[in-house]
Amino acid sequence: MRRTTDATAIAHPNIALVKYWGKRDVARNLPAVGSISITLDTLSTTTTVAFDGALDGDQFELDGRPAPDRAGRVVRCLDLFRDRVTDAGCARVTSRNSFPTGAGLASSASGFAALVVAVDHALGTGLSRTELADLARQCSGSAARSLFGGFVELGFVAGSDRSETTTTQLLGAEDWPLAVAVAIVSAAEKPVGSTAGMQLTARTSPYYPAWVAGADRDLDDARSAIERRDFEELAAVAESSCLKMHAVALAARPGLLYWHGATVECLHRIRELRRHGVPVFFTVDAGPQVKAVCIPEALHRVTSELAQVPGVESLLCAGLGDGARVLTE
Ligand code: 2P0
Repeated sequence: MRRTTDATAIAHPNIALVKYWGKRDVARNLPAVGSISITLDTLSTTTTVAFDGALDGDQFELDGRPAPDRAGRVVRCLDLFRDRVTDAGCARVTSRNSFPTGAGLASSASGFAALVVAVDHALGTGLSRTELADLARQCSGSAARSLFGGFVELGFVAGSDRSETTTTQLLGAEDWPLAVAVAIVSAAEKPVGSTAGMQLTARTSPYYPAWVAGADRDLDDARSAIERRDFEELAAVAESSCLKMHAVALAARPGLLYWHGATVECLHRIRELRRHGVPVFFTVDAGPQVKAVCIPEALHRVTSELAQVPGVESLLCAGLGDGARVLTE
């Protein structure tokens, strides 16, 4: 196969509506539960990978600076490809996020999705989207979902005893256009990352078995709501999944409290808007930011309400976007 040796790819973060929290197998990075997400359009990670025979080690640069603390996971991702292409050599990886890194905005999702697409193109491995999603999942669970646009499910291969995952698109971005307002409450990096938080939760939270046991029902309900474009039903299951994820994490020892005061205020504001007939619901990931998902016609109203919440520093807006893709030939 032809090798271009370098390639650039772009990927967008995704926001889980049914949350992934917990690992079934840490070494293989197998999630304990399936998840369903929406891929965003305006936020992005752009990654260039260049294989270079002159390098004696991989190099990773994020947002214009060497990022040695994050390089380990990047090297492991490159190694997944070098297992297949044994003479690939070392690479220089340059990545740029259009949004704050590590602050609950899914930068690892867009980051590893862009990386696997860029590496696949540079090395000419020609893997399918599903295979690329599986490699991305091994690097960061949520990254598998950013390989696809629109509504995406990361689930288990039937009959695999949950030891193999598969990522599928449920609906394209244009099939049910939704909009998302992200209320930035703090752009600081979160004190406990998702991976450590999940492991602490699994080890110490008394609610963990109930969280895992309830996930399939949420996935069924969300899938059905998405198929029927039933906003109310999707709102109910997404808010429930989010609150359950935070409840199980709060019950860990020491408890994981990702929310700030303004986070909670935003949740109240969003519920109040819905009570007044505005089609909007919330979700919150492993950070203080609040994501308000709404129909596009309601976006202006939602952002102007959230902008008034004391402690909201800024707002980002997005629609639904496409999966990770190569930018240059
Ligand atoms: C999600 N999160 O479904 C959930 C909700 C955060 C809260 O997936 O350990 O960075 O790298 O597999 O993908 C963030 O987890 O975790 C995440 P790893 P990842 O979006």
